[in-house]
Amino acid sequence: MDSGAAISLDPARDILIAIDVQNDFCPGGALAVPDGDAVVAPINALCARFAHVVLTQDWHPAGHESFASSHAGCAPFETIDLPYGAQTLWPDHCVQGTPGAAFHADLQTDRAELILRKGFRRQIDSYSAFFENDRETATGLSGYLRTRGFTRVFLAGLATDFCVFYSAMDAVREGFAAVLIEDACRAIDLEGSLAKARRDMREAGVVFAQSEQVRA
Ligand code: VGL
Ligand code: ZN
Repeated sequence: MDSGAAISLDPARDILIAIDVQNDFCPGGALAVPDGDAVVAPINALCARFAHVVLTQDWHPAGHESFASSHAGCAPFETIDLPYGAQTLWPDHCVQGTPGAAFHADLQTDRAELILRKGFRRQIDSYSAFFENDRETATGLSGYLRTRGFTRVFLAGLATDFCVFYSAMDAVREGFAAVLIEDACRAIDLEGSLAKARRDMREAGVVFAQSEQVRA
């Protein structure tokens, strides 16, 4: 499928998961992903082709442990050890109820059947839509998808090398086929994180595709 062959959607089994298309990850936001708002148009176009759509929203309480501001002497983008392991520290972002946590104004949200919020526990970050960063606290998404009979997830959104990456890896770990829609994602790319994410996803069996290949 990397060759550009069409991917036909099965409305009963395929679902689009658009990750964290929120103001804080777009230009002008607190944790702006370069060109982050460029994902909106392809995601909206994809939305129209999928029978089922889930959106996720990074949704942190003020004072969240992933914020550099919660750790004296620490700066954003440093890594520290938390009880569950290494954690990159971020600028304060996606604080519950703030404009930065809202979806990009142009994102088509009407057809979303589920809006999954994550990262709401103060002590644990959650990059993945499936498991928090302790790698064992479940968000419930696996159960939701399985109960509804979905077997393949198509992933888009922000950021390719963090929340999209962890979601794709966990999707595979949970037994779903996973397709990363490359032109509908943008990366943060901290110290080679994008290259590593791409390598790990490829090895795990995540399929890389362009949105134009996806056919209703
Ligand atoms: C994300 C860093 C912190 C993401 C969320 O959506 O990729 N990255 N919180
Ligand atoms: Zn976050």
